[in-house]
Amino acid sequence: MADLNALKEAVIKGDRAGATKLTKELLAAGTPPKAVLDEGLVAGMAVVGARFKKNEVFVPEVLIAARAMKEAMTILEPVLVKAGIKPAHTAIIGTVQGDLHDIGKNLVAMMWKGANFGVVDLGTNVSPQRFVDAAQEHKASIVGLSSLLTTTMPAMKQAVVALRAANVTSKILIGGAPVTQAFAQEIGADGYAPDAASAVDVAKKLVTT
Ligand code: B1M
Repeated sequence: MADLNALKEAVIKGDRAGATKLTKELLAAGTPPKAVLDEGLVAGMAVVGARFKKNEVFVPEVLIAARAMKEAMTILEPVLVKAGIKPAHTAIIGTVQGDLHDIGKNLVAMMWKGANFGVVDLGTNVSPQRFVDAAQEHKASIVGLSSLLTTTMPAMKQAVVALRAANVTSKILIGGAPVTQAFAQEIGADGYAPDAASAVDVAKKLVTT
């Protein structure tokens, strides 16, 4: 008999086929879809995030776990939609203008999805105005800015300035290899996260303050 713990373990192991099969079995057995999400898939990604933070697992393991969760979500998502269950918070994410690096940004997006945030990924080379437009259109709780180049850190500041000037109320979280907590304070961002797992913790804290 499928159980939620087995689903959690399948995500941790990155077992795509297992995660999909268990999701189907749990739903067929009448398990509430929200429990399948929270106690199975999200719980599994939370373990992977915590291990990633402690350097017990690395980027490939996170990507493999996220892929297992994504595949199981294709089964679960229509059921959640039918039941009217939506993520409580929407997050916008993108790499700032002039910057094409997206591996770290994608990891943050995956971890956010794993924590049940609705995520709108704007991709790379995102202008300040696109961040503003997307935050307003999606009524985002969080806007995440990623930068991997010292030369694009000023574009991060421009995005923050544009969001504030447009009176966007979303919390702004920044990250990326050259970025620091001090820089976040300097440009008026609400938070900084050094890695994708911390980005979940910081985003959760920001949406409740
Ligand atoms: Co580029 N590159 N690159 N590059 N590249 C770096 C960043 C660099 C450090 C390499 C070096 O010189 N040693 C250097 C930057 C130097 C600097 O500015 N100080 C550099 C350079 C100079 C360049 C070019 C200018 C090279 C050139 O053309 N002359 C050029 C710029 C292009 C552009 O963007 N306009 C360029 C191009 C490229 C590739 C296209 C070839 C490729 C990118 C492919 C892609 O992303 N699809 C690339 C790569 C792969 C790298 C390195 C090797 C790896 C980056 C990476 O993906 N790391 C990198 C050197 C290095 O880091 N060893 C380098 C893995 C990833 C998981 O880590 O992105 O740091 P990271 O993300 C972490 C955290 O930073 C954090 O969480 C993630 C996971 O824990 N994080 C966030 C990231 N975003 C966050 C957002 C958050 C919170 C946390 O909240 C919203």
